[in-house]
Amino acid sequence: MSTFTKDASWLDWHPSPSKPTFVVPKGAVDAHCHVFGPGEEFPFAPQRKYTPCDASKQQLWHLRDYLGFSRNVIVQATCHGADNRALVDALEAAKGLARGVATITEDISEAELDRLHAAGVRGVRFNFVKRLVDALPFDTLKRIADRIVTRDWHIVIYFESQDLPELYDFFTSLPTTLVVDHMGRPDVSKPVDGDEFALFLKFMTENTNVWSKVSCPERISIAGPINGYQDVVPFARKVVEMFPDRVLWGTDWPHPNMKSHMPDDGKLVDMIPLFAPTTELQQKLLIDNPMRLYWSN
Ligand code: 0GY
Repeated sequence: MSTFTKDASWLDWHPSPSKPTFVVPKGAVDAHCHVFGPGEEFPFAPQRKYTPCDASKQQLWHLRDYLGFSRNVIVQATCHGADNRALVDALEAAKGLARGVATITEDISEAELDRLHAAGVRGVRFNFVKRLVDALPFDTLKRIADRIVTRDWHIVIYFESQDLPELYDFFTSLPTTLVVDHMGRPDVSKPVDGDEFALFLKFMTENTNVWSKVSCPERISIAGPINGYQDVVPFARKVVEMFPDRVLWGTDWPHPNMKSHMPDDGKLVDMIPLFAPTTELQQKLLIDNPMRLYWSN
């Protein structure tokens, strides 16, 4: 019996995803996924905004192998706050096959940063999605950025497209590589060549330190799974084709806070060739880019 009771509306991760038709290249990296607990071993944070089901490291390795991936980048989920124990445990158990993105506070010691680095952490996440966190003030985040820049870590930024205008100047003031979660969650009811997405593309064009994950069609799509999330394809494809050396792909397993449905992870993998239509683009997206960002230091 777990110490925690998941939220009443919580959807559990898919228990039996389909086998993807697309065969991922050997050495591919799932560059956005999470572990949740297990809550009994790694308690969820008191200030969390949701209580999930458990999603353990062993279950993540099982999915990795089943989908044909070789490595994972595990992103600290907001339900664990700045307590990175579950993340570190998973990274240490992965024996070099996983890297991590942590959540830290500005009072973290250098010794703890050393420990996170040794475990495999190579970045920190700044989250601006209001339903997930109470975002820290810019000056605090700036001090955190200054702490990690010397380690050659990067910052993962998570925000929704309507908030980019007010965050833009802060983002461009940051000193590290920036990795945007889920293309900044575009509103796909608007045109791919419209003003809102143009701002995101300008952000990437004018700032060569900015990368993007072309992930989470299941969250971004308005048409939904019946339609195979097709409305997201032009957005992801545009980002991959414009910035082939600065894109990453991830499952987002175990898909926190999905309310409408739980995606089939195999079907998400089958979208990769729609986002990256050539073997050259797939090699960059799935291997070269994540290996450069996460496994070169
Ligand atoms: C994601 C998206 C979400 C949640 C989290 O850390 C989290 O809680 O990342 C979300 O609810 O949109 O990237 O997994």
